[in-house]
Amino acid sequence: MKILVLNQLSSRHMDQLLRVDPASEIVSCTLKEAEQHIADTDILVAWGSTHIENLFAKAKQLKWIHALSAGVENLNIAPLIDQHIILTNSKGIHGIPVSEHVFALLLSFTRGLHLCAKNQQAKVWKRVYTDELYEKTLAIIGLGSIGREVAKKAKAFGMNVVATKREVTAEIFIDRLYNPAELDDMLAISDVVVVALPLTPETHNYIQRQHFTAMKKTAYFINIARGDVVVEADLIAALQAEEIQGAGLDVFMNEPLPKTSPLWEMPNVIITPHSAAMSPYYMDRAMKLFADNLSRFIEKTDMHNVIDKYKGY
Ligand code: OXD
Repeated sequence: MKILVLNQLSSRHMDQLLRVDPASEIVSCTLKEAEQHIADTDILVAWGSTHIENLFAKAKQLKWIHALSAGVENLNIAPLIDQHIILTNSKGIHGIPVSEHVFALLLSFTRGLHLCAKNQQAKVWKRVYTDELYEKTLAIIGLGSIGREVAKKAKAFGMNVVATKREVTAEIFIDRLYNPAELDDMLAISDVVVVALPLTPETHNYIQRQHFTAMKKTAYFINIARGDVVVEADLIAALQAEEIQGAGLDVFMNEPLPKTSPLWEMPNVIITPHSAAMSPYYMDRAMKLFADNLSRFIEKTDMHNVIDKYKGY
């Protein structure tokens, strides 16, 4: 079996995969180099942002595509959808770094760190506005594994936690679940709104101007999901009109965020370069998940994180 990984693999990770299937051939290379290996590849491992159209057209015996990321946006391409090729993702390994990132953004705002960092550069000793998270309400739009980890940490700060969810489930760290149809009601009572939705045809442009209008003027908006889940022009307009207090943004409609974007210069915006999930432990977790799925694939048993290609998640 040939496994083509479009990422650098350490010998440790290579060995981990060979322990599952000692007979397999594992090639780790760039997208460009992959052209010469794809024809007889059985399993393709790539980031969800990789454009695989050209590669896919040359694949003759592909059986499974695995995303190293949670997002599968550029892997779930039209020609793949009706074929018997499995698509899986790395959902479940992001909770720790992404939830820590959410609180880094949030605490920067409430403790004024983003302003203090600017003042420090200019050697200015000046107290800035500060606030507490304690007893504030944090809303999660998209309650998956990341949202649950955010909820757990919010509880440690003494926050009230609410979330939207289609099905009612027993949630340990959530004080109230709202039906997605009640989104505006949830936004109206929230001090912090965290978007953790996967990007699907259904969630594309999900958050619009009316939602910012429904939020408190003192609310902080945090997006660690995908830029396209939010109408970015509406977010910019809402920030300019001071309909919300600030936004912590890790993801954007276009990445890298173009230099012309007004978001760069807004004092009430903190920008990070799609780095919320980054961690020295990322590849260890990703390879553990993939190795486990590889043995399930070989044994033909139920695999983890199989994407419904029609739904996109
Ligand atoms: C992911 C991400 O999809 O980090 O994994 O954005």
